[in-house]
Amino acid sequence: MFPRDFAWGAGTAAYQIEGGWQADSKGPSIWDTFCHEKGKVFGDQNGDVACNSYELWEKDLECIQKLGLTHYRFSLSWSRLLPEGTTRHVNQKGVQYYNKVIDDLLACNVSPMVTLYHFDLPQALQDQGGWKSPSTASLFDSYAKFCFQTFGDRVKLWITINEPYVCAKLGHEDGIHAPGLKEPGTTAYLVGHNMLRAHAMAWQSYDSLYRSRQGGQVSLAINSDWVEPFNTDCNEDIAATERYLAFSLGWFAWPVFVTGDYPEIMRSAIDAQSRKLGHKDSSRLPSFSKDEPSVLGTADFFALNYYTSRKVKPGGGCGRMMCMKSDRDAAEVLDPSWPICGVSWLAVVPDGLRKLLKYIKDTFNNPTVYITENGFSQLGPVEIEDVQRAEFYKDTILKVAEAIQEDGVRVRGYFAWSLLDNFEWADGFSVRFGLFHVDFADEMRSRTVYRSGQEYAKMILKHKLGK
Ligand code: GBH
Repeated sequence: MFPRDFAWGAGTAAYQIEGGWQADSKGPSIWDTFCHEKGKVFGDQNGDVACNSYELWEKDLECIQKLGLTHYRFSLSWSRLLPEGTTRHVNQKGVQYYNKVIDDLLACNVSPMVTLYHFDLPQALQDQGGWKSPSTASLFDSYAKFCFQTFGDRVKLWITINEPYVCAKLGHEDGIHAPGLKEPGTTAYLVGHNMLRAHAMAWQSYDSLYRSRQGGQVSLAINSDWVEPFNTDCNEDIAATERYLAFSLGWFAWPVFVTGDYPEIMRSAIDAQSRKLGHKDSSRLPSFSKDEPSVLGTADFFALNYYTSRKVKPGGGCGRMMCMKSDRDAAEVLDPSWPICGVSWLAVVPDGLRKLLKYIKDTFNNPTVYITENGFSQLGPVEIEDVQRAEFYKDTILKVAEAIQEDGVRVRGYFAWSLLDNFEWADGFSVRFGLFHVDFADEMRSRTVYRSGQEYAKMILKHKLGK
């Protein structure tokens, strides 16, 4: 059902699992700062220790082997490697830690997929403006070059930035993620822009300096729901659905895969709203400078994070206030027939993934695709016999197979989110996405495989045996 060399993976992110927030002269990141403020995260919890993977990496490796993964996706903590964010000061202990992770994986025949940035900007760079500042893009490029140089002899799959949408919107528009800025209607667009510039610079660096020697591939991970019009024969709903997609998938995929610029639907919606609200400055959506290399073509594959689906109709704005939701004018509706798992936003719709994959094939010129995240959460009492989640993975992987066989989408890999229960950002430890249960009350943070993990392992084995 799947190509021979299909990547069977699972993912994690540094801040969500590592802990060791001050160990061996790691610098603080914006998530350290954010969590240490009261009232930001569920129960005022934080990732100071999390799964303690900084000390317990070997335990993670056992989990990876137990599942029989061919690939493991994890992220590097920028401020663990470069405590002040710049290459002026390199923390060798951080380098050693990731060297060991990578070497151990390879020794077990598991290929690393490495994310350079999963939400955790060095605090030192936030103090200089963070992603609002254009110079953060060049500092990211230096960091990326440092990582390619240091780890690229062994790492062949790179993700520059994970979910620029989430960083921009949740971190700078809604203020529910670090750095906790609530500056609706302006900052998220600027931040998204600088992240795209950062990504493009890093891709260009890889392409010109490392590709010929290292032979790897670089992309950015874009998250998007699948969406359909609430009423399929209502033109307003159809238009709202197109706007929704332009403001999520399109915001980052259009510049990189189609035109080198934002979707026209997005810019005209923002500018129309500006006129309506009497906003006189230049467009709130920045423009790409002719003096910098284009962002077009700066991805070697399409990296998709898919979790859920929505029905869409016009609305959902915030009245006279300027905000992204008003710009988008697309309200999300949940189909009551979709079951909800764990977190309120996650309606379980495996078929939405197949449809989104087909859409990506048709819209972005049939790229190779890695599904870099997809998962299902548990809330409340822990059930090691998580039958529902096991079903979810079975249903979803079947949809991926259909996308490959029936729709001809060139899917090359699937990464379950997540290897471990971990620090689920604003939800703290209250939401569990792991294939392994982690006991956060236990000093050893013992890991226990869920039923879903066992089922996933069986599916991988079946594939390896060619069945
Ligand atoms: C992923 O984002 C992250 O990459 C990963 O680190 C995380 O653990 C995983 O999700 C599970 O949450 O709170 O109602 O505003 C997935 C995309 C987009 C899903 C924003 C949650 C927030 C909904 N996310 N969305 S709400």
